[in-house]
Amino acid sequence: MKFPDLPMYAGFQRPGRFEADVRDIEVVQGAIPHDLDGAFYRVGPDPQFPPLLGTDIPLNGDGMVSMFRFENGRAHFRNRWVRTPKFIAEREAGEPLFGAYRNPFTDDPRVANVCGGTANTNVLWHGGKLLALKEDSHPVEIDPITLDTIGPWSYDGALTSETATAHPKIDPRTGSLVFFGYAARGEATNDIAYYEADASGNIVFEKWFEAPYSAMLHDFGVTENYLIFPLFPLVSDLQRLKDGHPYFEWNPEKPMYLGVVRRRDPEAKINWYVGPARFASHTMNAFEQDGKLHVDMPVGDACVFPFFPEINGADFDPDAAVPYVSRWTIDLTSPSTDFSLNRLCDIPGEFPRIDERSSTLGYRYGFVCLQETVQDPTLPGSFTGLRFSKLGRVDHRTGELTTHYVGDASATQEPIFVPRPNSVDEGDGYLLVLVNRYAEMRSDLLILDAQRLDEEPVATLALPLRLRNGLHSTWISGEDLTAAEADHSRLERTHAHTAGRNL
Ligand code: V55
Ligand code: FE
Repeated sequence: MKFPDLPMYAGFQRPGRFEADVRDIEVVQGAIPHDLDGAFYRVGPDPQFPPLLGTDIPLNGDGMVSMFRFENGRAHFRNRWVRTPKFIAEREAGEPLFGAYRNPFTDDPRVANVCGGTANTNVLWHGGKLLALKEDSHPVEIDPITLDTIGPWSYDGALTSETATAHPKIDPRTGSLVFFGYAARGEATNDIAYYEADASGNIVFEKWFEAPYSAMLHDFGVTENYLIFPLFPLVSDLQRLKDGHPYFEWNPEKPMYLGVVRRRDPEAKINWYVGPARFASHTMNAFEQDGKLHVDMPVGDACVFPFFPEINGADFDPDAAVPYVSRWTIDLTSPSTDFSLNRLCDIPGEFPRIDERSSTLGYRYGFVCLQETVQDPTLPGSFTGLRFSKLGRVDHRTGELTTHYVGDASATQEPIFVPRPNSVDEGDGYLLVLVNRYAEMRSDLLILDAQRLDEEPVATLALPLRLRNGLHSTWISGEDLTAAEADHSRLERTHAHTAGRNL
């Protein structure tokens, strides 16, 4: 057992590979507010085994879920891998069996019929289930108390797409879930399947569309009445996959599209608005106003992933890939297929989040990790060479940007907004954020007051361990957790999934 000597497995990004519980995390500054009751869950890639092919891309590690349970002014930590079918097959073999990212032609024949999903991208609490998500496969249900894996979840068979996005949206008016799968009929197909599930988690609407080309569709926009699918030319092709190319390749000669669909309309068609190639990963929010649709995303001129190269062999351009929070606007009253793009923030940033009570609606605040030039060349940067050194709160009403610097030799991971209990005002609550402390090779969890972001944290929790960069996160209220705790059927379902094996 040894990981290759590659930067992606070195330093702070050295695989964590531990499952641990820390009761009562040390609070080294401030105090945990007593009204913070619930749990913060985040997931990220953390490979169980060294790469079968000697190298890999950072998006391909096995999903590792971290949980921070806040209760009575204390916080407890738990870390567990998701027992995906891939994880179980490799653990039982004692060696890696899956090859390149999403490339079944490179897998060991022993796993020819095993799902390769890693459940490493997002966690979602909806319909009484905690789901770990990866956009190339079905969700995997995990136990919100123990973090044990309950098993793949296909909505009782109603999820007919082979895939489901890692960035579904909850409509706060109804509690329903809006989501989609791309490459929905298999690798590199251009089918998009759109679903809505009611607040109890039953799929109640399904409609299929075709994209103008097969490409990554990582996130989307949802408004009260519309969906917006932002399609960028990070293309995929089955023959090229068979020939050993990376799953995605950047083709800036193709246009980008915004595909607009009326929600919950059985007759809905998809209308594609067209523009020059741009790239974005994540949606801050989307909303409709006066016959227009607005979608806010950090947008760059080129693909941000160096490991999905330019299709004609051009070098990766880190400057062109720098993303800025921007707004796409579509005028539904105009026959034109154009859209406009306007920058909303002058500092680069990624990992946008909001007070999700305003999701799909007109909103005021966006929270985002801000990126700045790395002053110290010994510190790791991101793909663009920039460091996530600050959190920012963009006030869309005033245009004001409030920032919080997380310290030297430090970087933020994605924040999450937790509403203050019984509050109604958008943005009234806490911002939780994991901070990488590079000098100590350790992680802190900061609790910030979202309305006083520039002040010192409400509390700093010092973890005795290192949590390598993760991706996305969710919050479960204390009330929902108490109900989950009382439901003992989850333990039986976990046992059924693992068949009593000690995995
Ligand atoms: C992304 C992340 C993924 C993936 C595809 O951030 C796109 C974008 C962690 O996995 O598989
Ligand atoms: Fe994402």
